[in-house]
Amino acid sequence: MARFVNVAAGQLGPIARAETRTEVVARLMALMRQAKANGCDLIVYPELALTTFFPRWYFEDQAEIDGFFEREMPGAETQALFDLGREIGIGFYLGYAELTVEAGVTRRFNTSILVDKSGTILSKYRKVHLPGHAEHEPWRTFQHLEKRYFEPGTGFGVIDVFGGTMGMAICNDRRWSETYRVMGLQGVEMVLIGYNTPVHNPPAPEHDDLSLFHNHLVMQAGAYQNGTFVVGVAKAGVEEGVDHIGGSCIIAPSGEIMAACTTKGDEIALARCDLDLCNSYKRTTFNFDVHRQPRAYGLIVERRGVSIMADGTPVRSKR
Ligand code: CDT
Repeated sequence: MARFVNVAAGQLGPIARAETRTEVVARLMALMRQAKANGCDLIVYPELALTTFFPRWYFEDQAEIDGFFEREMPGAETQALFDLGREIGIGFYLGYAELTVEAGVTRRFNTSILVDKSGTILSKYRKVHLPGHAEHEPWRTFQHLEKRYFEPGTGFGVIDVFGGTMGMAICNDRRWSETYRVMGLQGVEMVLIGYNTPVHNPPAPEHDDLSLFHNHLVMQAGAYQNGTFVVGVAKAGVEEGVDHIGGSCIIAPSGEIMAACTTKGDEIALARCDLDLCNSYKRTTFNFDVHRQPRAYGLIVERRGVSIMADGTPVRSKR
């Protein structure tokens, strides 16, 4: 019997700094209702979907920073989203800034959760690849201080839910082939990814015109090379003066885009995903058991970057 997951990419337009959680949750709920009216099992929201993308600012006051974080999930303002999901019977992926106190130590993560149709949090993921910088860099037209405000997560798990094997990643993770492969090696069939991507990249403005191309390039490659669906969802548009790409889409294991948003505002894109389509790739071209050669890949985990010798040349592998 075919295993279908009807999925919605629940793209958001900009969230103003002054917008309250309650106002944002109302927008998320409107998208959720549309998704359900179109027969969806699951809606995927963006990264940090409850507030404006605050790492664009340098803050000195920790209390001000912590105002962007959630101490509870669900909390007072987000409970309504969980209640609606349970009432109408739809699951969701939600990105948010997580503040947690563990053994008396306050920790902050860029987090996503996967919630089932009964409103139960089944899985939590903490962003591994935190882009940007840790110190204030006033030369930039805007900051990208994820390395200052969050600590990195430690891994990519998968979970069996919605009739298939699902995984999560967040924004910059989608640019790294390791993200997909670690989940691919666990049999992932659908990778859910929320993102906030400014069009302008201050250290590399020559990439600006390619930002949408790169967005699709990495997710389509990740899908094909691992025989998995990928759902990528933006917070898009001009937010507090910074323009962000849209390009939210649902990608098949063939690497083809099945559905895509066409605006930079609140919008859903829908696809009916037959998870058994993954098998065509997982059992042939990308049958890992038959074709992978892990002995040749040692450097991937032995090294972080290109090691340079005293004479300036890169250390080469002898294998
Ligand atoms: N939120 C996030 O991770 N944004 C980064 C911007 C990096 S600029 C290339 C991203 O990878 O989209």
